[in-house]
Amino acid sequence: MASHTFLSFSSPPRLLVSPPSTPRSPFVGVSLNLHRPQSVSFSASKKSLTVVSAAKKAVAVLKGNSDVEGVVTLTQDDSGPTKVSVRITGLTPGPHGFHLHEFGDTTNGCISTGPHFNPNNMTHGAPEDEIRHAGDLGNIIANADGVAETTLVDNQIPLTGPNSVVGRAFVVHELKDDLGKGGHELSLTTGNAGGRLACGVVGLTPL
Ligand SMILES: [Cu+2]
Ligand SMILES: [Zn+2]
Repeated sequence: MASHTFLSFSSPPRLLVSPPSTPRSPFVGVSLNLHRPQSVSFSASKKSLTVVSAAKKAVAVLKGNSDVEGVVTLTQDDSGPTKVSVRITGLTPGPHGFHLHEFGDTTNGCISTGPHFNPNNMTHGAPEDEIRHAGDLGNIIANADGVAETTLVDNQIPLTGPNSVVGRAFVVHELKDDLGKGGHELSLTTGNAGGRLACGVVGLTPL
């Protein structure tokens, strides 16, 4: 079937163990091959294996009408999960709803980013729920200094394909996201997470 087989050497499990402060994976060198795809055949495999190498990296710089600001970096190897490294400052200590919203539009501030990214028409939930918006990333927790620093790994926010989040926007909220379970009229749409403190559009960046 396929005349070319692009082999990649990604190893998704390492994404789960990378400490948030690792500036660069020691394995990143394998992506050198991505720029010169090789044709490889697998005699042991009955099915034709076609894997298009697509390691991607993206970044969002969050700003708003407050002192809250931050940077979110996303990396994804092929069709594996997306690793999201978050550092946001200027928050009140405690949990703050953190989502990917549908539009990368900040014309009228963070309100223009629209609702939670929801390509599968679900109701709002927790990142670990089966029923959730793709953009539901739960809460990030700010420490006593107002800094939230964390690394998330999620399967529903790819950097390629029809549900790519490139061009959409991260939003950090005033309040805790109740993850759909608060019983408030907004629980099943927004998690009742309150105002939008800062937001930033996801754009591609060099690997
Ligand atoms: Cu939100
Ligand atoms: Zn949601």
